[in-house]
Amino acid sequence: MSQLELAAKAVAEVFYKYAGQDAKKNKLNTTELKALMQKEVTSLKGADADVTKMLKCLDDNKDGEIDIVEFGTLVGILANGYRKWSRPEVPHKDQTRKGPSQTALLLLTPLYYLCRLKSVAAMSQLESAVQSLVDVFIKYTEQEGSKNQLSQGELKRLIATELSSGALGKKVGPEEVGELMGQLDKNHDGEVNIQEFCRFISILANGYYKSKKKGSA
Ligand SMILES: [Ca+2]
Ligand SMILES: [Ca+2]
Ligand SMILES: [Ca+2]
Repeated sequence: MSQLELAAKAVAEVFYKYAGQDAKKNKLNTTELKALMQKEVTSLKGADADVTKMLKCLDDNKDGEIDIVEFGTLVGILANGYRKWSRPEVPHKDQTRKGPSQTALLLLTPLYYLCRLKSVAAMSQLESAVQSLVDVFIKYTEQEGSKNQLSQGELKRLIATELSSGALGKKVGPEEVGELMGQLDKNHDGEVNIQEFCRFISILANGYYKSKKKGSA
């Protein structure tokens, strides 16, 4: 498995580990999300995240729970924080720890802790996965155009290189890259940013989980 596939696998494992604690095994309820945040975003310890509000922010389809694709948003927020931190030469205002709007701030609080993770010896499975995702993302974004985003060409190279041989890669052939780009590019700027990229990861993670389940059944 490539670094990217291992990260997607880890995202799936973490998600389903907590989502499976009640009868609805494919979704995180408030209690499950809280447990996940406490154990997997280790840098959050001591900070009092409002999980109910966080769930509302992530819950796109408003069913009161978080599915794996919605979970991708959270992974994206963590990844974005880590990316900014690991690439300090890219100008950003966050170092003041003030910038974002109130709603965003609520979600962003944990990432400021995550950003200091390199000094923390023990990363959780989720945090290691986030770090891997960012490493892979950066490897390709810096090839052309915006250094913070994937162009279609970069996305194509990333998929060809990182997903060509693994089980997940078969789901996304190079010919489907244009279509995929359209799906991922939520803000329609023609490129894929880290948050949009993490949505893709959660889709891969879901595919991994489903194929594994099929295999073991
Ligand atoms: Ca559940
Ligand atoms: Ca939902
Ligand atoms: Ca975009």
